[in-house]
Amino acid sequence: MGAAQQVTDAFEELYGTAPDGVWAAPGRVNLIGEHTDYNDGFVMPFALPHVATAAVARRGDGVLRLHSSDVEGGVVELSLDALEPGTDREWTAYPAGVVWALREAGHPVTGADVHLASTVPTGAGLSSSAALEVVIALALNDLYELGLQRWQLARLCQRAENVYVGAPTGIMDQTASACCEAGHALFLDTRDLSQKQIPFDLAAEGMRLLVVDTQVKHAHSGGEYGKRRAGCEKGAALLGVDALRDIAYADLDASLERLGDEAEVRRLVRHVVTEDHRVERVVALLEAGDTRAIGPVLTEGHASLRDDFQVSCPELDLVVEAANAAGALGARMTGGGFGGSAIVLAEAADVDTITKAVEEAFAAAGFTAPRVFEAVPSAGARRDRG
Ligand code: GAF
Repeated sequence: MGAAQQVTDAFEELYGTAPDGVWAAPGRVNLIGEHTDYNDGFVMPFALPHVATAAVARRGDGVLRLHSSDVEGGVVELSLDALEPGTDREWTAYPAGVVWALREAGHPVTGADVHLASTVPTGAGLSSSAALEVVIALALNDLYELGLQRWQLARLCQRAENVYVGAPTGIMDQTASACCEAGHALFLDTRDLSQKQIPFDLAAEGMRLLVVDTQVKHAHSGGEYGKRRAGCEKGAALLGVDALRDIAYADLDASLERLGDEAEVRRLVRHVVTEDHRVERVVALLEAGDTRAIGPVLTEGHASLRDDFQVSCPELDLVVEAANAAGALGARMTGGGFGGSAIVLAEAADVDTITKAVEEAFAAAGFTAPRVFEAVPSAGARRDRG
């Protein structure tokens, strides 16, 4: 049975009526452009085939009922008037936060019954929370005929995450879930949200992209992500620019010199400015049809995240080291870091050797076995039924 039928059946069982429709929104992998999105910079994610699926029906009485087949417990019932940022520490904060953000922006949402099921691994740096947010935003946009565009939905979901959930994240994950297209990576300018879909069909060129979930769980509401963000903002202020995006790559050395003995800020600035430059290099290489040449740029990005931005961990470093030693074209951590997943670009013929090498390296280091799967650039959020 397909996911749409499953959530429809579960919805009917829970609520005693049919849903008005079924929607799906994917998790993402970020190919390159890490910790640049809250610096007005460039990112390049693509959507995973893993999705959050939601069966949803409108209500007119100011009540939001939420249920997930992935979480123990029954239906959670909330009053829309009582939704209050910072009060919910459970998974329900993501969908409830979206309803809160829509209403705060003046959209006439009067309630909903929701049943959710997700195949996006949680805590793996693959944007399971953005998928939850975007699937609800898209469903309510359709059901309440709000007429919002995808990028506007992404902004509202980011607001839900920043204010309602309390995680100071950028706009990448929500935009990826809302706007990606199958067979493409999304080149996104996070300053004005202008987008370009870049064809990214590795299979056609005899390559594969592996996701290695280290199983080290991470969270962005913890302090480290916020500290990096604050450090970047300090760097921009010291350099007299609105955001680190405004530091040209050619001016990097001079800018670092101006930061004097602010050693930590210097490292953060160097990562962000070189990372924006790496995104532009990857776009240029892909547009020139030189896909294999992006491998070393990915690995360079990992070194920068490990040494300058300091958001990697021993497990992520080991994936990159073992995969590259076994013949990968390149590898890097993906997402916010402090655990989560790495990506590995490889020739199709080398996938088994590389997977085995990574698994053996993890076993030798005494780490929990990683979960390895192939990532195919997939469709963004959509209505599946109804
Ligand atoms: C997390 C955040 F949610 C994104 O906004 C982004 O900053 C990313 O970490 C790092 O690139 O996924």
